[in-house]
Amino acid sequence: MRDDTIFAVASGAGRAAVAVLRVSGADSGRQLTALAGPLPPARRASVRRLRHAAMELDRALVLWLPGPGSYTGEDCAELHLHGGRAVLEGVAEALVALGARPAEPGEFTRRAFLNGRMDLVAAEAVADLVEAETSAQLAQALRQMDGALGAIYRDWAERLRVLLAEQEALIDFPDEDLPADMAARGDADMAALRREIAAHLDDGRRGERLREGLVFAMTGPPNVGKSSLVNALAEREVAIVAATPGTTRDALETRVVLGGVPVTLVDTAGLRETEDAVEAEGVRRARVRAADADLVVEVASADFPASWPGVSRPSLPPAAATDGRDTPSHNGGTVAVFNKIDLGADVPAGAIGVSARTGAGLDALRDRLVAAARALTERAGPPPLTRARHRAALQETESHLARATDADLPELMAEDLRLALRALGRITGQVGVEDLLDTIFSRFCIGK
Ligand SMILES: Nc1nc2c(ncn2[C@@H]2O[C@H](COP(=O)(O)OP(=O)(O)OP(=O)(O)O)[C@@H](O)[C@H]2O)c(=O)[nH]1
Ligand SMILES: [Mg+2]
Repeated sequence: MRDDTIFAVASGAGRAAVAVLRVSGADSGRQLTALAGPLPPARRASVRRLRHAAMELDRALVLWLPGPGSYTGEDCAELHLHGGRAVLEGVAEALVALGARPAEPGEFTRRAFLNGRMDLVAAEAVADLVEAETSAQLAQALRQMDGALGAIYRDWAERLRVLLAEQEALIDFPDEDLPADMAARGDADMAALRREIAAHLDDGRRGERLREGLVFAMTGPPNVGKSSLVNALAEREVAIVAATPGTTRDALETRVVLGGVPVTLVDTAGLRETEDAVEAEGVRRARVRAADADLVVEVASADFPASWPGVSRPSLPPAAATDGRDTPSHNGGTVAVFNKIDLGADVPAGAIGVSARTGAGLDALRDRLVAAARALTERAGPPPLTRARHRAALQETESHLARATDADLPELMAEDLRLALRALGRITGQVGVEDLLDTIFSRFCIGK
């Protein structure tokens, strides 16, 4: 499979002035010659007529990118074609006739990994870079692609290898003159390694949250203006607003960008006891969404009636006191918002006073949400953990290290260190990842 030559349009789908088609594989030089004539100088763009079976296909900019210095490490060619459908189909058919086949999603990057051009962490960053929607996501993906994150994992693996080698020396040469302090130093090194891994794991999921985006849920009693506020923050009419309490039933989602972080705002049904089965289901979903959210925006309003069935007038809590509440947020925290200040009531202490109607206070609310989005995702210092896959492998590493620390016999300690090293090596792809590759690369787009 790896010997065949693959191709894909690497530029976006749809009509465009120029489409970039990439070819990779041992046969790409011959195929490029067949289409465009003698190979141009390596890595220099030249304009060529492309022909196949006596048909002129396009006049295109062609590049010859011989391996191993190419993206995939194989011989590659790039054709900058006119972006029309007929051109693309013609060139694709010609390449198939010459023996190439269309690439699978992520297959170029997969080959780059298999040929040692990048480790798995960098390869995953390529996918993140393609998917990045915001500047903060872009910065994180670039840093990861540059190898900053992979370097941390490789450094840990290297230190583990040293610890393992020392253990094996103790096993193989118990009576030799090994340095007297070797065992003690090994223990100290292992403790330091465990501390670093634990600190990396205990990062509030900042990197993962930035990669995946945050979820902020609007909750509160009916009719306080939750939907109006979602519309105001999203700057479009996402949700229906009406004077009837119980208007919103389904949880409605809309994407906004706050401080460079993608945030899904969830508008939810007003919380109250109700006989209406549909509304009750909406209330149940509202509670679930609030419980899972990274941040809960609790809305109350100036005209909140004192005695609606099943609801009592809320006394707004200070933002931190969320424990044991109706809608706990185990992740982020709570922002208290008091809407309809245009009606003239006093804003309770700790709440942000706003009016969805006049726009008063909305800037302050937005600033507060931006600050929350940043606090949940930003981290000074070394690059953060970005994926659940890495987290799982590190947790496994850490649990093997814990067992190694407690091991009585050098043989047992060595075995636990070996298992720890294997778990760690799976992150960067240094060991045993064949079974993982399909999962990782199938999520890429075609042409990457
Ligand atoms: N005076 C005033 N009225 C508002 C304000 N914001 C919303 N309203 C009105 O309050 C009513 C309810 O607004 P919604 O946004 O539908 O409230 P909700 O919290 O989503 O209500 P449910 O979906 O029923 O839970 C509508 O008539 C809005 O026009 C405000 O700032 N000032
Ligand atoms: Mg609503």
